[in-house]
Amino acid sequence: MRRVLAGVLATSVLAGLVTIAAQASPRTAAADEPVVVVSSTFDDGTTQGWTARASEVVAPSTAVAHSGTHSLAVTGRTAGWQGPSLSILDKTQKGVRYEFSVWVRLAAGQTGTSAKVSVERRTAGTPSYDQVVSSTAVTADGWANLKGSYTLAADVDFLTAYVEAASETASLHIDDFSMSYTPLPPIQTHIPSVKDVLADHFTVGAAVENAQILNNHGQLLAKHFNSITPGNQLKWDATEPTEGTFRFADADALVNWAKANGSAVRGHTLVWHQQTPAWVFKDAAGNDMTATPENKALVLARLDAHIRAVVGHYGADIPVWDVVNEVIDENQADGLRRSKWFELTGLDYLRTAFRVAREVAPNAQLVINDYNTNVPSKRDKLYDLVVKLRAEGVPIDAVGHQMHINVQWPSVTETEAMLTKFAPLGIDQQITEMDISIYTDNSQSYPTPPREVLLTQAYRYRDMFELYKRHSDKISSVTLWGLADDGTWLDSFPVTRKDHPLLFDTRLQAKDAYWGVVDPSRIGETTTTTTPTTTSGSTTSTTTTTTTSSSTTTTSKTATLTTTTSLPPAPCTVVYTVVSEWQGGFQGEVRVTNGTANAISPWSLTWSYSAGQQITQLWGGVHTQDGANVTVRNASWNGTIAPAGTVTFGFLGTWADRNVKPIAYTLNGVSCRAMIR
Ligand code: 9MR
Repeated sequence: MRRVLAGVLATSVLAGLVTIAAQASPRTAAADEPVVVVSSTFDDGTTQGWTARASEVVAPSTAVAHSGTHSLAVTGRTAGWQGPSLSILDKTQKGVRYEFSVWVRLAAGQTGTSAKVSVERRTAGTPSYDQVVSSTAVTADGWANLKGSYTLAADVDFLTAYVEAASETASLHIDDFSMSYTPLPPIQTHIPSVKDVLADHFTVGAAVENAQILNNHGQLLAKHFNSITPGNQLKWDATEPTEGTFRFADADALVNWAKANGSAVRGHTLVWHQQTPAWVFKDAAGNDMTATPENKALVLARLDAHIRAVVGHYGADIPVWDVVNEVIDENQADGLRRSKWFELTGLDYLRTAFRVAREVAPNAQLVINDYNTNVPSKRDKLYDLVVKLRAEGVPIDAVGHQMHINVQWPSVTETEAMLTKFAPLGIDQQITEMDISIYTDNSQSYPTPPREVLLTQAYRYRDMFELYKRHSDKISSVTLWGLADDGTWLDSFPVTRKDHPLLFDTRLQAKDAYWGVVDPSRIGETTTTTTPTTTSGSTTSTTTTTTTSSSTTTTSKTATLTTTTSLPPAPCTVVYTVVSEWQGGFQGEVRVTNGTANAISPWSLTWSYSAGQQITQLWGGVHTQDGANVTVRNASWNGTIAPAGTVTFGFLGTWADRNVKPIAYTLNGVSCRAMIR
């Protein structure tokens, strides 16, 4: 069997097994320089290795060309899945993310349809199909560019990329196909491990897909996390796609990785209203079930069998299960989501799920998991359900708070109320799916994430983890929904745009958000620039992060990286924080960042208060105040702000009516960017 293996070259180790083009190896190319693995222009008048998937005909054509003289024409199609196909087995390495681009145009006279790009992979003869570019409109009037990315995560003995069209008969042309990858820089090995920093409080996890246990991603995962949650591999559609046929290969690979790396596994999830195959809710005659006693008995029997098989397969290897997911709907008077499960069984699906899970895995921790549990109305309905079921003896051991939040919402206070609400029950709580979107509404889309937003995100991570730590007597684990910003569900939810919600950037380097969790005094030391790239048909970005510190690994940008920022660089940035406030008084903190390439020494920062505040005491600098105007000069020991460096000073002040934050600052007479928090 020819196999593609992770991160290794076709050398003596694999002699006779696989040939990988030398230029395809991440080991031979510099980080951040794109490497083209395949380029098909057809201008030499050949098919350049492209073949038909079935009986359709592929041939070089001069009728139209996206560039040069030729394209590849595809005629005689009789099924939607037919189209031009190229073997990429020898070009592809497991765990490497490839960017695909191809231009598609219908043949003259054909009616518009849609086309997509997929990969067919086979392991021991069993085929799987992965979508690389989703359905995109194509016409005979012009060329459409289909772009997307793909990471192979499994060993395979057959691997092709192909273009198909929704119309079963449309003839089409493709041209200028390319497959490339951009090698990642090494992960930072000298920064503190998140799991070590938080070891006294709780385990720290990440949701992962199979590609993320390989190569640099696998190294990052092992370094920082001591728990993983399979993002999709344990859901019903993955484990039992047809009745009684169980598929555990993908989840097994993740569980085996966890065992080998001393990591825990959270099982996610046994019962959900999404990603449940249609057969589960069909009766014996193949009709959609309606609420009858027979159907209720059948669906509960299926639930029982499913949980027995899945939980039984893993036994002690998965010691915690999200038994049920997202069952609350706060807009219902009874608080219960009107899912098919509820419609057919009422509360009995919950009772059955927990009872059977406990029976099969008596030592496992059984969790009820939901999102927006900070929202009081939802929180209270979840609480009521947990109380009711536990009073009946239903074995619910823990409440899972997903914590999909954003840079502005929710408040720490509301989040704290979420935790304290469940405290009287003495029940364990887990943060199960945390991420912090950089967006606060659906209309926003940043070509690059503004530095201010990333800093705000870092302070949010700091504040939320401080909260979790304060309540760590109630919290056994905190899991992030993803490993790094190159893989997040938020890129396509609630709209398609690049999001950056996690601790590591798209190049797997530590963000300010990471420092927010690990050492908040270092927030702001990371400078981030971004290179626009494309993924899944939409423009996204690759983020370059540089941490300036003698005690951490410094990753420098390569000369070839084009950097753009959505905001012009500011000569200085000021973050003014009200640390705490009481009637008539407050404690403040100001952090100044030098955004220039030169050291600033000495320094003097000014601002004006608009509401009569008066500084009474200041540390980390020397202050004077003349009416509303404040000037803070450096202390003797912090007179130099290095390029990209920061200084912080704190103070106590008084206020009368309102404690309004200043909005404008100058550093040595130059205006700074104000970041309001
Ligand atoms: O991360 C998962 C994503 O890859 C799937 O497409 C999606 C399907 O609904 O589910 C995502 O995970 C969800 C989790 O299972 C439950 N809470 C919300 C998560 C984000 O949608």
